[in-house]
Amino acid sequence: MEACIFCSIANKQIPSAIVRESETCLAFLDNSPNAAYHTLIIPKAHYENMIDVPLPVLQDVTEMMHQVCQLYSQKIGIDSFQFFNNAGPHSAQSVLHLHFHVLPRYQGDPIKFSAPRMPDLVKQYPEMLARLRA
Ligand code: DGP
Repeated sequence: MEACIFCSIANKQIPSAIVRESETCLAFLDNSPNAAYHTLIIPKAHYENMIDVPLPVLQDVTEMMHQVCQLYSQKIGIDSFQFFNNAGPHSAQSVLHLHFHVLPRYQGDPIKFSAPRMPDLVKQYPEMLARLRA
C-alpha cells in the first residue's frame, strides 16, 4: 500500500488537531476547512471507503460522529451539521482512507452545500429497481 496520510495521522507520525480519540477511531480538524470545527472522523485501521469497511468498524465511526456532534452541541452550542462522505473514483474522494466529514453549519453561513437535482431520473426508477432485482 502507498503511504497513507490518514494512517500517518492515526498513528501520530504526523500531527493533527485531535478532537476525540478511541481505541479504533480518531476525530480531527480538517486542514482545509469549509467552516469552523470542520471535522474528519476516521477508523485508525486502513479501509478505502464505504465499500470495503467492515460493519463493526463503521459502527465505531458512526458512534464517534455522534459523540463529536454532542460535544460541539454541549460545549459550544452548535445546533446544525451537514455530514458527507466521498467514496470512490467518481466522487470527490481525495484521500483513499475512509473518512466522514462533520461540517457544523452556522446562522448566516455563506455556503450551503447542495447538489443540482435531476428530476428526469424519476421516470427511470422502475428500470433502475428492476436491475437491482435481476
Ligand atoms: P475528501 O475530498 O472527501 O477526500 O476530503 C479529504 C479532506 O482531508 C480534505 O477536506 C482535506 C483533508 N486533509 C487532507 N490531508 C490532510 C491532512 O494532512 N491533515 C488534515 N487535518 N486534513 C487533511
